[in-house]
Amino acid sequence: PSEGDPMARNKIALIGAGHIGGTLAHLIGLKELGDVVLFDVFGGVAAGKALDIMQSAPVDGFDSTMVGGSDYAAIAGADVVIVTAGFPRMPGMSRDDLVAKNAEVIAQVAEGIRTHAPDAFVIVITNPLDAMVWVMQQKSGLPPHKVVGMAGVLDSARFRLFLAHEFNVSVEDVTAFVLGGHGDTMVPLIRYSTVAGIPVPDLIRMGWTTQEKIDAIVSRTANGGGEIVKLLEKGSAFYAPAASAIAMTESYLKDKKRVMPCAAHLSGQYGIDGLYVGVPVVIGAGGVERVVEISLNEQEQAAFDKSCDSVKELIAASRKLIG
Ligand code: TXD
Repeated sequence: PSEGDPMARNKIALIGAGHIGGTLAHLIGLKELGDVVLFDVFGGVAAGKALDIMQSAPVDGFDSTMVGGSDYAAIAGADVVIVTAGFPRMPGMSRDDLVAKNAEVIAQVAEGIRTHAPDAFVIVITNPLDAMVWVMQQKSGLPPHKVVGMAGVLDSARFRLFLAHEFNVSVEDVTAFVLGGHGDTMVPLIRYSTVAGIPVPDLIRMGWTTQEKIDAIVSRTANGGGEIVKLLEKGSAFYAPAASAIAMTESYLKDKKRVMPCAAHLSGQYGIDGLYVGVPVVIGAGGVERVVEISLNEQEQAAFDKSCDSVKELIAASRKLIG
């Protein structure tokens, strides 16, 4: 691109300038992924965070432009839109309690994206995740492979961290998979989780750990969000969720074709049609380029089906709310 070309850098729009939105903007600057537009109903908060982060640019050495406000026109031409707008979970509240509040917010945001950035790759983070990403696709009318939800990367990062600690090995050498909805019914898959390629069941046989310890890690993973909500007392996790969405953004912008668990639109895969649920997908320049259909044993399939049932209920509730 020529000097002064406004398209020289990617443009990333962040809808919601709260805890995750601000962290996303900071990471985008540090990783030099592009220019940032922060949008929030509180335009001053969005503008203030954008200016604050941009003032760190001379120190950290990046040249992204960051602006913030409450005018959807500013997101025009965005390559990626990451949506965190909505209300976070408070102590004692389930993700599902959020459905009524956030379906309406997402419907509004979808309208803004449909009007100003219909070619963007859209990553939804707002809870309850699987239902909100469905609302986004319905209301924006964007193709399903361009609308995806972030949850699995975060859930599997938590799983990986706990496994790495249990085995006393680097987090880099632990891979893990979490399937299903982002909620208490998520399905961490032990068989597909490895240390440098060695499946966890083999590690149990090798005496590196016990089934009981793995079961405890699985349940800690499934309750990973709640553990943080309880500690923070006000709001929910934001550093790891932001890092996770950035990994998805990078795979799209750089056409890395990474295989990541995301809430993706299923049209027959895993026996599910028309739902968004967490499955491994390939993310590249084409958006969700492929849904990876791994074979599940009876027990895993049953857990996955149960998780899909709870997603179905949330989507049915959302359908009523958004008409
Ligand atoms: O794995 C996952 N998907 C998640 C999801 C992990 C952690 C948190 N997850 C959910 O992300 C959480 O339950 C929330 O629904 C979202 C955003 O979390 P965050 O911690 O960033 O919430 P904040 O700090 O409350 O920020 C939300 C912002 C806030 O600034 C509001 O003013 C704004 O959203 N907001 C809006 N912006 C634009 N348009 C509308 N309508 C709107 N309503 C609120």
